[in-house]
Amino acid sequence: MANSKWWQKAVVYQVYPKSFQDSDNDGVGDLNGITKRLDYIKKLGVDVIWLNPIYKTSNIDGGYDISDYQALNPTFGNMADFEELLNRAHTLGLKVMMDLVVNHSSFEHEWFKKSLVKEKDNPYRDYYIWCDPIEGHAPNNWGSFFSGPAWTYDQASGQYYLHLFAKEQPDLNWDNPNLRHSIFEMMNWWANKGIDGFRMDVISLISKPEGLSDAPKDDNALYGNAGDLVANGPHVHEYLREMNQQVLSKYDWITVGETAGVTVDEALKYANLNGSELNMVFQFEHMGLDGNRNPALGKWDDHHVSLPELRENLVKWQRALNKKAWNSLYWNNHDQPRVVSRFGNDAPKYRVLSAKMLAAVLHFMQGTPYVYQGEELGMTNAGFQDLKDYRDVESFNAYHELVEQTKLVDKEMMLKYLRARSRDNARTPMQWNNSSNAGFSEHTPWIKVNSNYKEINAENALDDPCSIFYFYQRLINLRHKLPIITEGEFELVSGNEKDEFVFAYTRKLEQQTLLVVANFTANEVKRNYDVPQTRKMLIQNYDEDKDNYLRPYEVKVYMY
Ligand code: TEU
Repeated sequence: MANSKWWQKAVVYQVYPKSFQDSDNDGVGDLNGITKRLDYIKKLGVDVIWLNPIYKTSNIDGGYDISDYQALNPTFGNMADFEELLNRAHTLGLKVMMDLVVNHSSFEHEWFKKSLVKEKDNPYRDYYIWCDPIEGHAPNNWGSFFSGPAWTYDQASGQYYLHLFAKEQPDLNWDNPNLRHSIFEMMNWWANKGIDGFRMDVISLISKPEGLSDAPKDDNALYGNAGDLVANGPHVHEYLREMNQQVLSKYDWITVGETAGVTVDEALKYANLNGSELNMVFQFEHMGLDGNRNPALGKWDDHHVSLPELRENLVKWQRALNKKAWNSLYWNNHDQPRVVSRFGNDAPKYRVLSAKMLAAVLHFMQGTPYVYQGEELGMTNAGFQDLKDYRDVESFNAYHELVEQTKLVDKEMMLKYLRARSRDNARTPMQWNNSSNAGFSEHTPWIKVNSNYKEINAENALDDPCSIFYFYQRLINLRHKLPIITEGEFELVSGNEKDEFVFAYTRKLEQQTLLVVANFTANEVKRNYDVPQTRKMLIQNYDEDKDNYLRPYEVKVYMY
């Protein structure tokens, strides 16, 4: 570990371009808006920016339906705008990671349009997954991750095509070497533009199981749940090693696989330290703990996870990847509700305290931390009361299926679930200041601004030395300064396994120890961790140390 790689010491800031900053006042964020705000991102101290998809798109799924991998979404800007953003970021010492969405394309992609023609010698037919009907029905019972069936029938050719997400997102056929070659070529083309890496969308799903057999189906559900069947398929590691040889190994990049359905054993392969596949993966287990109680409802729930469950999972990943692979650390992204509302407490009294507590717990673990835009301000869930305020295809489809089709959930309950879990919770505009539309745009934004923007915004945070923003800045500076945060051995404090209030862990490097103690509740609790008198307080979220007491959402980090 003594020679850690640059991306092991780095912190990544995620920008959702549609909601970050609108520079041309059309209500949608854009590249020039991001360029304008690079100084803000730099001030936070991060090393890398990850941009959600900015490519030409049919705009069904927030840009995750790409119709041309080598052209940009005109609403965001043109190639010159991108080059300006990249240059300016590089001048500031910030790297730029792009999103790679190659499990599927848009139905409007040239490849799919050509694929529609069913002729024996049409090379593009086989770029996608086409199957004959079985007894007049879809080839199997798979449901899409966005509700409804995972197969759509094409009248003209008499076959079905597979789409694990929306029907406008047909899955690409990675078993076809020509398709793989086209993708690697496209990645090298972006490399020549000077980008610094890729976040790879649902890369764990690219190799489909042979035989495409039915998936387990809950009695109340309309379709089979294909999740576990399609994740980590038979050739996924082979295809990633090929990608590594043909593209990744040529550049000093940061790469992170978004790996739905990844297990620890699979992560040891994807993110192995030999570097034959990817640098790291996003695992989802800690994001699934507060849902999936009812298989027919999947993620739709409003239940709170307990600290023992959450800790057990985080600790499992810290231990399992130690010295063998590399973790990514995240609480938030554009698909998840806001962490302060989810695992913390967004009531005015506790919002700042709990946001800082969660930040410290995450940033002192081993791995590369990711900060999602607005997390550094303690932005909260959207709180929409009305279905018409939502924009996300996943939310609409789920509402339609669960409230109208299967009637498994009533309307009010579903609105409650959406308030707790909808992806739109993370997609409301970035809150810059207290002017109209939170300084995001002078035009009505594409999605409503959170009504708390007058209080929670970047301008207020930058004016307040005790803000969540400066707390994140300090965490990031500490990581850059102290090798123990990157390299130290992770250990749970003994006896902490069952504690329902406090999470306590150490990091150790040579003679040095870091002790992180965090109260996840609004109760004051007494704990004695036997910290030597020679200790130093590295960071805390209350003004002074009350020794053996932990006040509501208190976090303290000692070094000795
Ligand atoms: O998300 C993949 C994924 O696993 C999602 O189904 C996730 O579980 C869900 O959004 C949580 O509710 C990626 C992207 O991050 C997401 O924005 C895209 O919609 C999806 O792939 C399809 O490209």
